[in-house]
Amino acid sequence: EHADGPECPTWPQEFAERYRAAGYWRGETFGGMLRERAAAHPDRVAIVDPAAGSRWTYEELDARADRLAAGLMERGIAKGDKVVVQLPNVAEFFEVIFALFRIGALPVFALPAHRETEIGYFCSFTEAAAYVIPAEHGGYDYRDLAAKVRAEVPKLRHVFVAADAGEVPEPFEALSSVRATGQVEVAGPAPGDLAFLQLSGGSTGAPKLIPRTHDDYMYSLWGSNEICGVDQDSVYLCALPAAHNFPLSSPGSLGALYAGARVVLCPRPSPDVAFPLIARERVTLTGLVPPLALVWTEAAPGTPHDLSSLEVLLVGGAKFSEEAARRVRPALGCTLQQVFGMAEGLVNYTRLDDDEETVVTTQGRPISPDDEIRVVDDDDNDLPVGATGHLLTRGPYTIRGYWRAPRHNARSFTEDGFYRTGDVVRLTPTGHLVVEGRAKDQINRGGEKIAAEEVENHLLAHPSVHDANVVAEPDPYLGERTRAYVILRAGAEPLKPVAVKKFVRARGLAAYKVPDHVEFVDAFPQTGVGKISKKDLRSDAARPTDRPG
Ligand code: J2J
Repeated sequence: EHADGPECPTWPQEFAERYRAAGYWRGETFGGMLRERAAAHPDRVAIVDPAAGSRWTYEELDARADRLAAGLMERGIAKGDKVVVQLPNVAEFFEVIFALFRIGALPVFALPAHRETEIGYFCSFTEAAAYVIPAEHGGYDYRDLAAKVRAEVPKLRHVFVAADAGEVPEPFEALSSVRATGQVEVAGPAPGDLAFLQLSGGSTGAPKLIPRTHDDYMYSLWGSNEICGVDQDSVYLCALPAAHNFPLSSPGSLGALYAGARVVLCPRPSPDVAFPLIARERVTLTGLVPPLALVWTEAAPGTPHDLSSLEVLLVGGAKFSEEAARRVRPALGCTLQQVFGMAEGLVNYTRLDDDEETVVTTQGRPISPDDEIRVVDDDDNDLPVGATGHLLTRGPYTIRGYWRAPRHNARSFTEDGFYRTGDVVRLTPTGHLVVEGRAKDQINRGGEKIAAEEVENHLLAHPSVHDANVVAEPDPYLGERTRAYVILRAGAEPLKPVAVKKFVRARGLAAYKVPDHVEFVDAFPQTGVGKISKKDLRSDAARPTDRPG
């Protein structure tokens, strides 16, 4: 569907014209971009997958995308179709998404941690034509997951498995058998068309889908490349899950491919796996969430591996403390760039030439001169520079609405198209943003976002649970963990916290959403007007005591 179809709101024409005239929207598509890079430097290495021992050149990635696109089309995958892609950090991730980009089919980016609840929802809500999985990853069999999803979502026509044919049970199909020999000519998408659906961190019961166009996302890539110093000699280590917006685009794997650089896929982000890869591949930049950045800075000083090629470490996804930020350069010998971004669009970076104080105390400033930033009070009144308030934003790569969510859009966007980020920030006189807190009902567990309402709904499904509230609790390592406050039904058998956690896990959702702590209470604190006060629950959760659950 075209971005201005009925599926979601898009930029008004005057804005689109302005963004094009300013040169932000260059009229490129992902399929075309890869074709150009392959023509310009066919023999340069694009993707290194150390676990598989493969090194794909630009020419090879391009040819593979063509063959897979042809095979997918033979199986009826067409322009506008949605395909849920749940692949870990393997080379096939790029083969699959570029094949879909070329067709104009839309990847829906799931994370490896998602389970049947989330995947079932993505498949049914998007009416997905296909679902792509690994056979096995992290000790988990995705073929079992796909069997459950298939049973739940009969409209799902294909499950493709990135594995050898022998490992792929009927009725699933091995990607290796889908690749066609020939190349088909496709009337691919236009630059203004949707390229994919990305997941929102979310604060509602069901995660919202984020529609990104080729034009707008491509701008966030080359804009990021300029700010992070990415050029064709860069080597980007993809340490976080490849499908997440941060490692995908800030500047991420896709930024690196845009620059004609090399992407090295890290199967796990721990120092024992990442450090030898950095040394071997001469990695120049990577991106981490704060808890991993802490682990890396602790492990680096004693490591036998040569990390001297590392020039830039991007840290974002959650607030990076000033103390931890100060330790990055001494420990890793590289420049820290804080990045405060969101899959909905806006991305802020500290700049490579910012002074040390700015780098360690702020979360950066926007990519684009045309990123509009407003800091407002509860009634949408603009606040003076330096005051703390709600961050609203609008710009050339920030969406104007979620996909098929008109009612939610009315709340999440102002009438004139500003996105309500749900973040509470302060602007410095230099135009840098400092993240001070959050107004959205979300837990940020070390960069993994959890919508309180989603978990509460799962808790409420327990027959003994009368009511439940989930809030963030401070954690020295993750920044935040989840604490569930639960009221049992009158007369219900007493429950142990572990039984509640088990129940939530058994409902088939990502493990990071299972509450870290469960506490039983008789009542919830109330506000003056008799609403449940999450604010009071949050301060209760922050009490430094010996806590149950
Ligand atoms: C505090 N909070 C932050 C930061 C994100 C680059 C980097 C991160 C994301 C991302 C991304 C933060 N300090 N440095 O997409 O391209 C919180 C905010 C924000 C939400 C977005 C990218 N960096 N956050 O994390 O869509 O609350 O994107 O609104 O997952 O993460 O989450 P997400």
